Amino acid sequence: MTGIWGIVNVTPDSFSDGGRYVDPERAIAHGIALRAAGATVLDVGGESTRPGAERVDASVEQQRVLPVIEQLAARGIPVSIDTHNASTAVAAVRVGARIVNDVSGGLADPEMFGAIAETSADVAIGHWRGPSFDMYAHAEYRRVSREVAGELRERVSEAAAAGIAPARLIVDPGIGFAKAGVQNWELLRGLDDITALGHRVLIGTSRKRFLAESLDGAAEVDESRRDLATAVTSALAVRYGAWAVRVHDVAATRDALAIAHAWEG
Ligand code: PMM
Repeated sequence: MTGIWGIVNVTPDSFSDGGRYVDPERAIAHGIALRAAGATVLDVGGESTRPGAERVDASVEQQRVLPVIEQLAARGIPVSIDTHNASTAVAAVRVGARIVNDVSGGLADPEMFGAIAETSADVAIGHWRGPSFDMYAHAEYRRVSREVAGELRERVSEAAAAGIAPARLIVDPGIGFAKAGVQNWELLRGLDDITALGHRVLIGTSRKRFLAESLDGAAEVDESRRDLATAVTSALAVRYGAWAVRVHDVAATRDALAIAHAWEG
């Protein structure tokens, strides 16, 4: 079954929903609503990765996410923790997270893979070339999907060397992370290079700037239009081999996937 990861950002500053769910009760209620709408996993994050974002202290991050993860996991909902920090990953698994989603693929914190190896959690390894504040400085590629696949392969080897079994790995080409504008489309067009790695593939296009740019050539496109665009890219990503998609508007993507499945019979 196709996975739909519902995004629960417990942050004051995420680019699309910053501040809306920083109160734990609201974040929990939002997570429960996303689950009811069809999310297979709730991806809880306490640090924004939007372009230009500054790092937050791991203790602040944990204060934000741990109560939310604990409550959602206690309801039997599969939860992933969206973090760069090994200490946050371990604390989150301790309160019930089953997956660690590290957009930096273990590069931001050298302790990450070793720490995950000690747990039974799966890990989503993102393609990353540096922190959000200057990630576009690294957006240079000759063939983006090939280079991203090659760099992900190195991260996968590192995870395996740290003792994480290959079956626990998920790879994510990191749409928008050190990729500008059309590079994201080139990467999606070359998704075969990523699925050829042989791991489950997670794709996150939700509300990202490159979608808005393709609609109006401008970043000022409202949320509902970005959600519709996300539903389309998510259905296409699944058509081209993605195992799961990470989205804000779970209901729209659920419907898009249902229609795509109906087409395929
Ligand atoms: N994108 C964001 C945050 N976390 N995790 C994965 N695995 N893949 C992504 O593409 C990804 C992510 C940035 O989006 P947000 O600030 O709206 O959550």
